[in-house]
Amino acid sequence: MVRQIIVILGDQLSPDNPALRAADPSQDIVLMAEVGGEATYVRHHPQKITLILSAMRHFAQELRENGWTVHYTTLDDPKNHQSLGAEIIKIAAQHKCTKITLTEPSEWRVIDDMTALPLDVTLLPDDRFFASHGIFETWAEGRKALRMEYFYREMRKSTGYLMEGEKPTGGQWNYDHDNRKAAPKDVTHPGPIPFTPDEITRDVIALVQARFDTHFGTLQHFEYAVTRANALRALDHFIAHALPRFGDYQDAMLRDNRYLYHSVLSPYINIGLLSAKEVCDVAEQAFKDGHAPINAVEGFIRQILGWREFMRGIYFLKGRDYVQSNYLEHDRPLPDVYWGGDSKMLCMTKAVEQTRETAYTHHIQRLMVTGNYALLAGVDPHQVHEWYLGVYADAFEWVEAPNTIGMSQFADGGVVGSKPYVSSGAYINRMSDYCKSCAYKVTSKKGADACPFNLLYWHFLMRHRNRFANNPRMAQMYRIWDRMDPDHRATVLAEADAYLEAEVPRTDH
Ligand code: FAD
Ligand code: DLZ
Ligand code: SF4
Repeated sequence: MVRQIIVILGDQLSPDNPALRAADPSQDIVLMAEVGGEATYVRHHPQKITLILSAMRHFAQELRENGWTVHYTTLDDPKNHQSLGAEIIKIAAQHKCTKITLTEPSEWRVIDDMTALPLDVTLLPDDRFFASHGIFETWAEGRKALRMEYFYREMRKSTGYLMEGEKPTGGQWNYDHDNRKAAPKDVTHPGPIPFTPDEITRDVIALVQARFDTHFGTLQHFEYAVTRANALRALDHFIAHALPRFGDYQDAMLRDNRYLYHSVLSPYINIGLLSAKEVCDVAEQAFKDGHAPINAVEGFIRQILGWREFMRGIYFLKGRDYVQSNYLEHDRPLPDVYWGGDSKMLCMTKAVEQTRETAYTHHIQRLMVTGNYALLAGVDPHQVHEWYLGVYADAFEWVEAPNTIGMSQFADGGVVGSKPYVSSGAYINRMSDYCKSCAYKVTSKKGADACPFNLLYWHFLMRHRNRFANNPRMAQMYRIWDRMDPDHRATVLAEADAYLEAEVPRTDH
């Protein structure tokens, strides 16, 4: 007689999953299900599907080795109902067991599906984060603006990371001003360890290739870790080889180096193979051991303890409708360049090519290349959101949506950021080596060879003058525009209009 069914979802593969802690292997069974519905509600990248399904299979194997009874539905099981809810109902009926326990799903859609099941469902708080919903709500209550930096300071105090008593180590909370160096000529870090697929992963690759071959993305070089043991090797490798220079080159981009000093740990943290705490612990230890400087370690810990936790807090605080936000009323469809269509913009084609081949780009490519372009061009933020949610191996709505809808597209009207992240080509040129081999000229402000970011930047600012002219962090750009020659301004706006009509046309045209 089964006492309860413990459901483990594909992004809950943590050995300390709260639902496992609440269970007893002698009375309870674990249910894991590979379902087509989770791969297609947005069309996920084949590498992301492979990562999750292979990690699920390895995790199930480890649970069995540790004495658990696991019911595991494979994607190609002919009796698979291909949805999480239907599989749970089926297995519950088979075992005549109505009690279902799982860790709270990370996404509103799945929370709603689980709580609507005609079963006795218990959702346990997901304590794999530093801040519970309650902690974030209490922090947010009564504040006019929610700013990551202030939340982060509270998290530093409550966790004690990089603290000396009440004071931040080194005297500063944030060392970002040291972290904006342009890319170095020779990058000393070889990038993440490329893991060779084992038999389980090879089976999953074949399955995914056969079923999802119409999804954007290739599976030729699948190199992600799919076990906790290998994810820990990836963590050690990052700490040893990349962390010391992580801060310095955090914002840099190179056309022939996809990773620079970034960790590529987000997929593992987000699906549970690594815990956020253990990652921060080893980074802090590297500082204490004198292996990595404060600007690197503080910068790295801030991404996880600050940004990652803040984004989750915003997602749950703002509720189900957050992903529909469209403050700037942008309505153009996502252009073909995002799906690999021809474009003369080297920065865009390189970011999309890398996305297609690895399901990964680093933060500045996401924010200042693909995100910046969509925002300047006025693309419907929901389409941008669905693109990011589908194409990146680390994309789960709780973290992807606040980054896309909020930080990148300013569609939430300033909940996540105090101003839109927009730039002309000059920023991309300063932080990368793309522009020198691009068909467009980054120094051209108008004319046939003008970098599209240059035209669209001013078009964006003028489209939204009423919204941003009084923003103290943007007023200076409006003053610069107003001092420009009127003929020049008219040409820039006319060329931007023509560019948008040609490259990002509205569907009703
Ligand atoms: P590193 O640069 O090595 O950073 C270390 C860790 O910090 C990451 O592994 C990640 O866990 C965390 N982190 C860094 N920045 C952020 C951030 N802004 N928000 C939350 N955590 C952060 N991150 C996701 O995990 N999933 C997403 O779906 C996602 N979508 C994004 C969409 C857009 C438009 C933008 C601008 C950013 C998005 N990010 C997302 C944040 C960030 O780009 C990725 O976390 C980062 O690129 C992952 O690569 P990395 O592990 O090499 O990160
Ligand atoms: C993303 C994903 C995919 C592609 N496939 C599965 C799956 O087959 N089974 C599963 O349990 N989870 C999968 N996931 C992760 C879920 O979509 C994830 O748990 C939700 O997005 C978070 O609530
Ligand atoms: Fe991108 Fe413009 Fe530079 Fe070309 S010139 S790589 S489009 S920023």
